[in-house]
Parts: sequence; C-alpha cells; structure tokens
Amino acid sequence: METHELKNIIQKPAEKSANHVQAQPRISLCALCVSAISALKEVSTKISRTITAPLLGPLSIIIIAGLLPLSAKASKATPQTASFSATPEVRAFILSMHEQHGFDVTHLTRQFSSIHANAIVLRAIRPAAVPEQQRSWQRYRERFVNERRTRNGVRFWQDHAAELARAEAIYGVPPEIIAAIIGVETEYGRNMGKFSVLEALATLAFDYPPRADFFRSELEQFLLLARENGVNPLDIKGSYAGAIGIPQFMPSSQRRYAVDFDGDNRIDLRQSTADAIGSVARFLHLHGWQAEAPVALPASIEGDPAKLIAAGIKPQTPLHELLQQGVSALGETGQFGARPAALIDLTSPDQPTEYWVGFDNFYVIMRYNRSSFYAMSVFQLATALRAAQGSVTN
Ligand SMILES: [Ca+2]
Repeated sequence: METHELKNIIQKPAEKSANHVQAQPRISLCALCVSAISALKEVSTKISRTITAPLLGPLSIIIIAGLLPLSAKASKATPQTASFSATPEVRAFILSMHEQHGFDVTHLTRQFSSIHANAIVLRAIRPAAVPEQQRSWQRYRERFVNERRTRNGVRFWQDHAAELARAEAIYGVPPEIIAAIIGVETEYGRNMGKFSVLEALATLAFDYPPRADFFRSELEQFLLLARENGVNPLDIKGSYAGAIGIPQFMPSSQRRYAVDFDGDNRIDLRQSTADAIGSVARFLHLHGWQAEAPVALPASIEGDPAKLIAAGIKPQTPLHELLQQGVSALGETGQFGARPAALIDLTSPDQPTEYWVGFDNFYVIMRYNRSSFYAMSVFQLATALRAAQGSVTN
C-alpha cells in the first residue's frame, strides 16, 4: 500500500509477513488482532469472571464487540479520566479544525468534553507480545474460512446478486471477492463494532504516540465525514480503531474510495449493503485490481526459501523466474509465466509452512489490510463461496 492509502485498515492480526507493517498506519477495516486478544484477555480477566473461554480465542471484531458491554463495566470500575476537551493538544486540534475547516469551537469542544481516553482501545491497538513463531496461519484461517462463513456468504451473494453483478460490471471485481472481504471484515455486516468512533479515534490520536499522526488525520477526516453526511459524530459506532460500517472503512478511505451505489445520493456504509458492495469494489479497482487475472496459486518449494521470502510480498519476479528458483506452482503456470509474482509463506507452529505464489491481485487485496494472512483468508473464502454458489446454481 502506498503508505497512506491503505490506512484503510487497521493493524489486524499480528502475523508473520515480509511486509508486515507493525508500525504503520492503516486500518482496516476490522479488528482482528493478537494484541486485541491478549489485551482483551487481560481486561476481561480483570473485569469479569463470567466470560467463557471461547470468547477469548482469536481476535476479531466479533470478540471485541462481544466484550463491549464489558467496556461499560470497565469504565465504571476504573477512575474516569479527564475529558479530552481539557487537554492542550485537543484544544489545539479543535482550533485547527476551526481554522482549516470552519468548525465551531464551542460545539466541537462540547463534543470532546463528553468523551474520554478509552483503555480498551489502547490495549487493543498495542502490538501483540506474541512471539513470531507462535503466530498461526492455521488458527487464523479457521476463523474466517469455515462452513458458517461460507454458508452465510452464499446467502449474502444470493441476497445481493444484482448489486454484486453490477459492481463486477463497473469495477471488474468478482462477486466472491467482494463478498469475501465483507465476510472477513464483519461477517457480512453482522459485527461492525460498537465503539464510539469519535472516542476511539481521539484516544488513538492523543493517547497513543506511535500512531498519533495517522489517527489525528483520521479524526480530522471523520469529523469532516460526519459533517458531510449530516450526522452527529457521537452517534457513529465502529471498531476500536475507528473503522466504520459493513466494509470497515477508515474515515479517510470512505471519503476517498466509497461510492453511493444505491442511488439515494448519500454514502452510508453502515446501513446500505449496496453502498458497501460498490465501495469495496471501487476500492480494489482504484488500487489496481485486474479483471480476469489470477490471485494466487498453491505452491511448493525445493531448497531454502529464505531468499525468496526476503524478497517480500509485492509481486516483482516473473512467475517463470520463480519456477526456475525451486518453486513449483499448481495450475496454469504457462499462461501466467510472465506475470509478476511473489512467494507467500503462511506459517503455523509445529505445522508445515503453506506456500503460495501471489500475483498482483493478491497484493491488491493486501491494500485493504496489509497482511498476507488476511489476503489469503479473503481469497480462500472467495474460492469457497464460488464453489458453493456454483453447486447452488447448478
Ligand atoms: Ca447510498
């Protein structure tokens, strides 16, 4: 991702990947994150003994959403921090919103006076203290590529077939890829996050120095977005990182890439599935999605893959050259020989590493969330949806 374009997604699950941007701003859309999990475990342990073990599994917005009621308990159980409006940095921010965009200082100050630093947000955003060797593609995959998400995805495809087909006609992105992204992000709109976006973004902008610039920018974009749409910023819910709606767009991504796809002259990524579908497709299109082009092929390797892995996840080596360097790929390698490719390694503890050859479209999916685990989950869920849809159709 061009460094700042894809802030669309937030640091999701920590995973091993050559391009993993631990310290980089993004968002995505959703909320998986090992850090979230460990943080939530910690929080939930302190907060409540009623939480069951399954809830404490892998990270995800689902978990976070499920624990949200706890945040209310937490805030009651812990001393309330001062409201944001009292801090000099926030006052300066409010002043800049007035000077640059004409926001009313008194009104904005009142809104910031009703929000506080959110400890759960801060815990969720911190990089996981999970050793690299413990990050597991297998566990990650099981969360997103499974029977339930496939079944619900087929239903989503059937329910929105017309919008998905129209999005493919306009943007060239297949229905199963759009559906799979929405499936991984929010389980087809079921789990969009329950954090106050204003509070989450303000917390990360002013109480999380490593990403302060990124989140201050997103906070600015969010306030502009709310004003443009005539909604009260205090009313908007999203992920702990400020991702919004069915496709979990960060505010900057929504302003830049989202589209009104149901023709009501407004963009509503929370209520309009059509807007979400069109926006996901437009996002991928503007990041270089190639219609009718491959995404990835399963691969195996002879010898030490270290050098190929070190080359990174961005496709830069023609496939035929990879095939001369010990890589074997299943599928139409002859047809795709000239296409730039990269070796993708998906590791799990005590398991054989799963190898794939990723093409440009795989990298485009990573613009949504810079994670090879994420992109491969989207691709494999999409493949499962296509197969299941075909069996339904036939
Ligand atoms: Ca609309």
